[in-house]
Amino acid sequence: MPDTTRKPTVAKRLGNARLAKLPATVARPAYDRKTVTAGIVHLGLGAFSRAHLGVYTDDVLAQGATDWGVVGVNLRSPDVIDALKPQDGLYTLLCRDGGVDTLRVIGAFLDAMSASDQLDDVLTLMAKPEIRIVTITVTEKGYCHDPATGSLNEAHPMVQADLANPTRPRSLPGLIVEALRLRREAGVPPFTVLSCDNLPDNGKVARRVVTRFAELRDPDLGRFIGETVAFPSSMVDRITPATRDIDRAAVRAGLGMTDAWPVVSEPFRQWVIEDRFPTGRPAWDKVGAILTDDVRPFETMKLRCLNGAHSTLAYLSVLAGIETVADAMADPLLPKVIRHLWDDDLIPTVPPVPGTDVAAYTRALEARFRNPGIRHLTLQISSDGSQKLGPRLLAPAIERIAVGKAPRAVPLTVAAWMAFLRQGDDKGRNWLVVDPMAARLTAIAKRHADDPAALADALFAVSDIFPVAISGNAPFRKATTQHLRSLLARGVPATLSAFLVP
Ligand code: CS2
Repeated sequence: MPDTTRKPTVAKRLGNARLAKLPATVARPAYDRKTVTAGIVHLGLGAFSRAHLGVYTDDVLAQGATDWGVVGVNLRSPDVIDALKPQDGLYTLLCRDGGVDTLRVIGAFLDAMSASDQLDDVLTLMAKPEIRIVTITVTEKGYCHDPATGSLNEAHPMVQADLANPTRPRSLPGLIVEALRLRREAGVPPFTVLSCDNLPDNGKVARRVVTRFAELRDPDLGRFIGETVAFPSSMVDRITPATRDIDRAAVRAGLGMTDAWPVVSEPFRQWVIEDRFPTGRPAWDKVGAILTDDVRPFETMKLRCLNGAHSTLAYLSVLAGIETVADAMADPLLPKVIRHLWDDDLIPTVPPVPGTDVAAYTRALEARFRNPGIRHLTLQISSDGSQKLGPRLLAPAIERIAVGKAPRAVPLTVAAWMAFLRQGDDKGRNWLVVDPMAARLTAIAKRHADDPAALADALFAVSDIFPVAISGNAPFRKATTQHLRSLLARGVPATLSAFLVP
């Protein structure tokens, strides 16, 4: 008879009470979490912030600071909240360097909250004087801005909804403005708003959308925010693929207990922050971050060279059926294409970066992209192209055009993105376009699926994405249309071979 009284063994869950039971090989908070209070509210509790802000801040806390703990807030999805709450905010960073894994439990996030389910609690917390910084990773689209101009998209449905009901905000600008209003009303100085998203001048974009939203709500509040709130810019650099169940299993084996949502990352990390914090900041500079007056050169380098190459690899790879960035780097042609992208189109547009050789940065990127421990899905990176193409690739292309040079590889990426919008190929493979403009873009792609010239024309006419400096440039259009024709008729390898012929 089988023994039916025995319950299946369920691995115990990570949490404060079990920190002491972790194996010696697993790093853990080197401080007493009970003594730490919150000084930061972080909006956008994705993997990226947990592999980045969480780690730097954990290091600061380990150096003895006690008033800079972080409370993570998600604007929409409650999943990560449900995972972290029972773990007292603890999670594991699984750092993968080729075949070598290291595990570290991070303690910097003291709590996790959902703005949609607990709006009152979130606003009360954001209005407290001890919260002196609000950090943000909500991805490009979370700013509700027009990617071509960087201004608030006033017609955005969430902006409209928040203007109609400003004390119950759902958008990023709406939430920050309501929290700042509550602080003003209570005589509490404003917090500093620190954007960590992949946007050029991300502090300026944050400032523009927040002050404009406030102005539309109440001109006096708009003026107050414009005059008193600091919005420093920052550049963050760490490759963090989405967590898979197989990663959860590896973490469970390493910890001897369950972590419902660990984070996977590469070893490399960089954070460059504009040093403008009127109400103080953690000593991030003591734990490896660069605090500076001017983030822009670092950000231009990273956004164009890393993210621009990522997007290029992503669209060409999805079309070619290549699943990960590491697999793309094992392709005989794709690494040569991104070398052209860097050397011909991007590096010449990057200003001098203090202490950094930009060409060496791109060589290091090749190695980072090849990291076999990081399974970064090309489909994941393909998302939100309408928001990403501009800052990553069209801006440098415009700069090249302005000095009389024809961009060489950027038209190929744009063509690959256009072909990608068809959501499938003639071999019966299909994929999904994830993008705030997906409905409009895929409808265009469907209408002109078999006519590359008409498809390119219709997409170049989307002025939210393509500024006139691109859409009105005949050589750029011609090169893009030729690549698109080739991609649709001959496929990726033949197109890349033709591209690589000197
Ligand atoms: C990627 C970024 O998904 C993407 O668009 O290019 O998430 C990239 O991995 C990070 O910016 C690296 O810091």
